[in-house]
Amino acid sequence: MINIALGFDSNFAPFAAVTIKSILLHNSEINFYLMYDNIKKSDIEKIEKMITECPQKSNKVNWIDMSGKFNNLFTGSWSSSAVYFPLALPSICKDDRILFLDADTMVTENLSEFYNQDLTGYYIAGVHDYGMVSNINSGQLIPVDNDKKLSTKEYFEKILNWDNEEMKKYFNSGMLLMNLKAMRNDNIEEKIYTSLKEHTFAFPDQDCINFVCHNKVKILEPKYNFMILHDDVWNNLSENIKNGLQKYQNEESTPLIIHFLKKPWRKPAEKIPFSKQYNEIRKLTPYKNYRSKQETFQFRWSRKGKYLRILNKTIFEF
Ligand SMILES: [Mn+2]
Repeated sequence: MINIALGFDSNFAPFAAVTIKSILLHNSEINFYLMYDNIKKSDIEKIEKMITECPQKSNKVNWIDMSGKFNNLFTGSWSSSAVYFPLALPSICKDDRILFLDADTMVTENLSEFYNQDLTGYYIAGVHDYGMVSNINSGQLIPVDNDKKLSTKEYFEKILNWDNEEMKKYFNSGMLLMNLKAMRNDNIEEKIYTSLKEHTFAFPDQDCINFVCHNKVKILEPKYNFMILHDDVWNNLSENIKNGLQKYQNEESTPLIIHFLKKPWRKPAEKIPFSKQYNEIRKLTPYKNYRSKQETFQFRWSRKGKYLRILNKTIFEF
């Protein structure tokens, strides 16, 4: 059995369904932990049916109601508290390990070998957050408090107390292979909640895990959380990092897990690597007729882009 967790609400259900379908296409005997908040009964029914309609594959679903769980911990303008759900996995899943995936990811192959890799001595296996790691030397400012800004390097030094070597390990929390047993043994879940109360993190959901698990992180190759970055982040990457990522853009070395920071359903899809494959899988989900706001109508007239799109057709673009 492979345990896989996702967290989402009704707004994200159509995209979580793509992640789940992509897993189902290449795997069997998956035990899903679907953590939800603000979800419609019809979404639960649709997704449950999609997972269990192939009984010989022996997939299972556990629906975990997370309503209100993270409401008091944080104030702020988060679109959804679902970003915090993975923090609770050590107490939700009693097994030894679980794979957490953001609901904006796509799996392209069988996960068994990756899932069963050695995690001795580690709490988590994850992939660098290239954008942040690249910014260590670029002086890029990040907002910390309402009006306070720090460079990425200063942020790592002052808020996370890391030295130069430590900050190079900063990982992205959209894909986490978690050693739940080790995390439970060392009360990591509690330590993470405490860290959220005691620190003002810039990206709380990701920084708290980095802060607490930092010295026991297995850093993996980019193909296990291949992030499709926004253009400005990609352009700011150091040449070194860019070159390391380039090889995954072509067909021969498709990443195992693709993570769309740039969303195929929000941006002009034809410009996003792997969006064609993504949209093919989308057609296999119960949400095949669903269109996001941006896919229905998109107009932009600014320095960054000038275009009009209606029902996914480009009417004009300069
Ligand atoms: Mn994500």
